[in-house]
Amino acid sequence: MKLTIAEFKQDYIAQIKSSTARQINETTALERYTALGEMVKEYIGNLWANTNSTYRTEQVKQIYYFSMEFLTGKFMENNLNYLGIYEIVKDGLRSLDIDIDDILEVEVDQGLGNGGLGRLAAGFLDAMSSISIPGHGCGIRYKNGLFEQRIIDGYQVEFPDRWLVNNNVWEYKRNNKAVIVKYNGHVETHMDGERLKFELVNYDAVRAVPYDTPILGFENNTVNTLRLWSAEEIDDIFDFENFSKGNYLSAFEKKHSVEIITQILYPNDAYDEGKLLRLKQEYFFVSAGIQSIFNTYKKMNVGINRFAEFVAIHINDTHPALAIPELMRILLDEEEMTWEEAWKITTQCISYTNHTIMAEALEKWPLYMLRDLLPRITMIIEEIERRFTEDLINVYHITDPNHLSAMHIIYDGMVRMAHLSIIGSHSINGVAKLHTEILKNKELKVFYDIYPERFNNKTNGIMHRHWLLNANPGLTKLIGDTIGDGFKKNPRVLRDLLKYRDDKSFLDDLFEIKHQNKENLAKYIKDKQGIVVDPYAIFDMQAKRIHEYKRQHLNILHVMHLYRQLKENPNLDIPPRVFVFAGKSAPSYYVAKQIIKLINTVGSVINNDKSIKDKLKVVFLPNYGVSLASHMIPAADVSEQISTASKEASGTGNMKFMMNGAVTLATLDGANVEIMNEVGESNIILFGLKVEEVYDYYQNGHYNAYEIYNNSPDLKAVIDELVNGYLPVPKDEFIPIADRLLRFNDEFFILKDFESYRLAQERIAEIYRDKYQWSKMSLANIACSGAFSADYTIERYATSIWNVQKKLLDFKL
Ligand code: 26Y
Repeated sequence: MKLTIAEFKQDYIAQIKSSTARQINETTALERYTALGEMVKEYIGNLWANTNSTYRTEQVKQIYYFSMEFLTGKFMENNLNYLGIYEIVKDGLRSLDIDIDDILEVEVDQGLGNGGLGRLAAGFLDAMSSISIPGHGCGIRYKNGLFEQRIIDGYQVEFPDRWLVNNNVWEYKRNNKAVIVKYNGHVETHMDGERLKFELVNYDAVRAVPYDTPILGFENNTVNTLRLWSAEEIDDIFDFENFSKGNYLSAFEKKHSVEIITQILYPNDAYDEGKLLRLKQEYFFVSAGIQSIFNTYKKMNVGINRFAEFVAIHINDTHPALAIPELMRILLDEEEMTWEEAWKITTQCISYTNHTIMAEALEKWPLYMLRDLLPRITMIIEEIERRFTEDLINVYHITDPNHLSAMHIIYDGMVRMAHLSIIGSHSINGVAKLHTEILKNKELKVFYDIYPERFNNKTNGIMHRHWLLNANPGLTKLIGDTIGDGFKKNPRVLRDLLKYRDDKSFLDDLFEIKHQNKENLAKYIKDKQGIVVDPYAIFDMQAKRIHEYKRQHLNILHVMHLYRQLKENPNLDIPPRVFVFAGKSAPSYYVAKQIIKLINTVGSVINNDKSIKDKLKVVFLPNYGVSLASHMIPAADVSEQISTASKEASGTGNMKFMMNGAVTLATLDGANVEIMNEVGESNIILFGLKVEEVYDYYQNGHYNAYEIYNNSPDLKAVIDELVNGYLPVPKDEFIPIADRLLRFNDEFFILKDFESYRLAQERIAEIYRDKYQWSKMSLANIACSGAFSADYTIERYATSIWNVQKKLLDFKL
């Protein structure tokens, strides 16, 4: 947009006065931030209104991306960049004696997600807007985001994330768009002429109120909507009669029991959280979202039978799978369609992404629970199941009872949401090539056999503008000065950087930028953790949720091994190294929390040992989230992507690190395989078991962790240190970890992969000695990272799943 510094200053001073009733020099950073937010919101508001009215009047197909999680992080810097006014605002503020960074600091992360799946959803919204796809998000406005992690005495301790205390300047509450969601009750049937009608009676009603956040596209006038639902008591009043009688607490009971639905985000990312409240949440936003899609659709007046031409609904994993029976319910009970018509529309509208093959993360609900909470929805699921089984027998000629039971939706008293999602949609995609192959040939093979045309791959992508423009301005400037700014809209252009592979002065610049980022992070680590790290050391990072399959303990066991080597020979000639860890554990995941304690314990021993001459440091940075990632990733030399092959569906952190010039230390898992294909084998460090080998071990049962332990003195020594009193903790502290590795035979092959990991780390140390060789690898990673932009991923969803056209908007602000 067009804005001069003078116009900005005038607007801003007026805004400060009207929103704070104070002189600018008397205001706090928060007031300055809020005032700027209000202003930016007004700029965006014009574009938003224009986008919506164009979509409506020109009757364009809309995409609705349903997700239980949206990890959007902060908005201000991005919105300023996307409007093209960041520099103007920065300069305008400076002339008012205000540092823009102090304002940006104040914003809190909108952390409504656990990890990869939630961040992916946020990135997809950004990409849909930025490549002009009419696509919106639908989710839950949790009052508390993912818990705040603090480390106390080496342990993770959880604190509530009250992100709304200072209000959220970006959202609009839309009372007039509220809808009712119905739970419990029972279904009554009666004949209405020829038609059997179903009616839910004696239900509990909850008001779902939407809060809309504008999602701005990059310099293209498009503003789509993220609609998050909040639960309110139907009249939003407490029981006044009860209150007047002096029953103060019980007067608020009903209100609380309703509001609790949107109070918390379940802090779990790999174990099925089978709780009634979670089920209520899932139905809550799905029902509200679908009702509101109908309300919008009806305004177009094109007839309900054309619904699938204008609406696509995407479900991000199975958490919103109740969209299938909910859509059926509305089409059958309210729109009075036949089952066949309704089913056709439903399957044409719905598409589903699978993000995991881990059995324990596949959602299942007890049938009795579902029936109690959602009687009509359960009837519909049972009818879907009945017809599906009929098809299996009559159309696909499957009669073997074992084969049939592998495919049922309802089995053993449980409702399998993945099966419902596959049966009720026209597209099922995995999130990396390898993952999709595993789905087709292993985990979901029975479904692939009957519906091969439904399965497809859509490799994940990241918000490249965030991870470069916002997170790494130094690198962004160097790239822009070297190859121009085309990469902002078309990140594949980054490949032009490959021309500078042998240009020493360019490699020097690249090294210098990385070094500056490392200096900045070193300062951050000193300020926050009191640990001094050498910015000339190799910065080796593992930042992601803590989980045994992601194998942070493989990393820390290797650090323990390096430390032993240095203790034996303090003059050992190795480049200094800093191992940085960050990530949250699910609060109920005991072993993962012990891994955090182990990292911190090892860190406290190593960081305080003068004898090793600062050659090794271990840092655990608390409270990993979008903001911390944005500080860390630009400073990384090595990106640890070391999951047990087959377990990580894709990974997206791997892409962010790569884009910022880190070299990946990887197993051939998830999208690491595609990263290798982009950069070439000489620019990635590989190690470890391959998927087939992992599956072989699982199948033939020949893996023996004890055997490896007994035959590898180096490895045995560090595992023994977990339990022999060497570490400054009670002797039994780390027994659970040691037990998982030995007594329970090391499900994730830490022992098996240790030697190969150790050798890979040796290679890294060797290569790093040669600054130019290292910087060349780093350059290759940056140059080849463009392929992993979410813009391209969304392009592929749009053409091959959603069948939606771009809508370019021409509008002058
Ligand atoms: C059922 C419930 C407890 C549950 C809640 C959240 C189950 C799973 C999740 C979240 C899973 C998740 O974040 N998966 C990650 O998705 C990323 C985006 O596709 C992948 O890159 C990553 O490999 C995968 O672990």
